[in-house]
Amino acid sequence: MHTEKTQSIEYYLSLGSNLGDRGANLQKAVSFLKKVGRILKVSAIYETAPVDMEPGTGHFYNLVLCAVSRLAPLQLLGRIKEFEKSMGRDISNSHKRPRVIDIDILLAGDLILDREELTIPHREMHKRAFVLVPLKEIARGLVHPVLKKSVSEILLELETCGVRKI
Ligand code: PH2
Ligand code: MG
Ligand code: MG
Repeated sequence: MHTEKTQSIEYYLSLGSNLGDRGANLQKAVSFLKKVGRILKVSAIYETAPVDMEPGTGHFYNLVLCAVSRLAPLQLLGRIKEFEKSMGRDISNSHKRPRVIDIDILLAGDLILDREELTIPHREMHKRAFVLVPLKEIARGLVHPVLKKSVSEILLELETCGVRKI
């Protein structure tokens, strides 16, 4: 019998928290991600000014990591949503609101995906210093598969003053 070999995908994920114990929340998320893939690289934690959130929202802790997983992007997204919910995130009412945890899929190898549930590369990643500064720390030469520019090149066009390594 012929069986398809499941390919591993190299994911880059962005993690953020601006509610409760932000450091502990990120640690829990990293522990969860160890169960769905093999983590290859993790950036430092950065304290970052909120971008495009309701006024008065607190600063975030953000990090970016690289993990290989056999899960397909939509399967991974499903696991992430379950985890976010288990951490107490109210997904129905979270737009622009403080959140205990947010895990976003930035990149999945060179894959380009445009679905209602999930867009890869992440639609906003190239505009966000809180994503690109930690991403540069672990993958400076990584090339955005749509823009065809490296993380370092994209960062040259952005203001990074709200992003501070802790
Ligand atoms: N996430 C957002 C919107 N704004 N700002 C910062 N600094 N960090 C985030 O993780 C973040 C944000 C949407 O998920
Ligand atoms: Mg997000
Ligand atoms: Mg999200």
